[in-house]
Amino acid sequence: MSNAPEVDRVYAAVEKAAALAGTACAADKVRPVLSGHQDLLDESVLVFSMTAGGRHGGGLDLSMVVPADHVDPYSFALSNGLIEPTDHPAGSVVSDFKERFPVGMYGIDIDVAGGFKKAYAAFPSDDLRELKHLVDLPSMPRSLAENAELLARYGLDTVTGVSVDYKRHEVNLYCDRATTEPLDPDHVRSMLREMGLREASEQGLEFAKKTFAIYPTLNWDSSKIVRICFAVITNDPATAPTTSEPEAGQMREYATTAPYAYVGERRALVYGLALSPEKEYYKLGAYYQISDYQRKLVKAFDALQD
Ligand code: GPP
Ligand code: MG
Repeated sequence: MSNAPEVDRVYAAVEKAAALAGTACAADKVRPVLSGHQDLLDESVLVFSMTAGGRHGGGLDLSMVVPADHVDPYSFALSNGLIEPTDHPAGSVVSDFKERFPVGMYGIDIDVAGGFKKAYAAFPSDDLRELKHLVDLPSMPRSLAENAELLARYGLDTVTGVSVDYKRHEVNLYCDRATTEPLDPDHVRSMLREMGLREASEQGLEFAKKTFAIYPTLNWDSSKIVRICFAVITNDPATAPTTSEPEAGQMREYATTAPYAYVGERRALVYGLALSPEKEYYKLGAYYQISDYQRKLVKAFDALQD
C-alpha cells in the first residue's frame, strides 16, 4: 500500500526538528527510508533525538519502529543501496540475532543529515533474554564476553534488544530495569568506577535515579565498555541531567518546541545521560508519535518524581 502524503507529512516534521536542533537535513538521504516504510508512517512510533554538547554535539536522528514481519532494517538498507555491503561483523549482528532469537520488533535510526545509520532488533516484550545468551552471537564484539560478568553483577542481565551503528561500528545492549525503584547513586558510582567510565556529577546521579533503561555501548576495537547511557522517560520538560549551559538551555528549548503529532497530550520525552571514560554528555529524544506503551512507561516513571 502506498501512502506518499504520509512521507511528506513526516518529512515536514524532519525539517522542523532539524532547524530546531540547528542541523542540516538531506532530503535525498531521509526520504528513501521514509518512502520504503510509507505504509507504516501513520501509526509507527517515531522519535526525534538530539545530542547536546561536546564531540557528540549537534546532529539529529529520527528513530522509527518497524514491525517484526517487515523486512529487517539492515536488509532494507542494503537492498535499497542506502548502505555499502561490508565484511565487518557489524553487518552480521541483525542476521545473527534473527536466526537465533524471536524478534518482537525492529527499528531504524536515520541521521537526518547523513541517512541510514542504525538498526535495532528487539525481543518480544514477554520473551526478553539474558545477556549471557547474546554472548554466543558470532558477530558480537568480544568485549561482550569479557564484560558479561561485570554487566550482570550490576543488574544489566536482561536485554530488551540491541542496536547496531553502521557508521561508528558500535553495538548498544538495551537493558531492562524491570522495576520503578529509584536507581541508587552509590550503585551507579560503583558501576561507573568499575567499568572505567567517568564519574557522574551530583546532578547526573540525581537524574539517574529515575532511569527506566540502561544501555552500554561496545565496539570491536576495545575490550572496554565504550560508554553507558542512563535514560529517563517523562512528560516533564524541566527534567535535566545537567545545569551546564549551553546544553541545559538547548534541551529546555527542544523539549518545549519539538514537533509532535498527538495533539492534546504532553510530549513524551526521553533524556539520556551518557558517560564514556573521558566525558559526560546528554541526549534528548522527543516522541513525534507514540503508542500506549510509551504512555504507560511515562506514567509509571513520572510517578517516581515526587
Ligand atoms: C537510544 O539510543 C535509542 C532510541 C532513543 C531510539 C528508540 C528506538 C526506536 C526504534 C523508537 P541512543 O541513540 O541514545 O544511543 P546512541 O547514542 O549510542 O546511538
Ligand atoms: Mg543515537
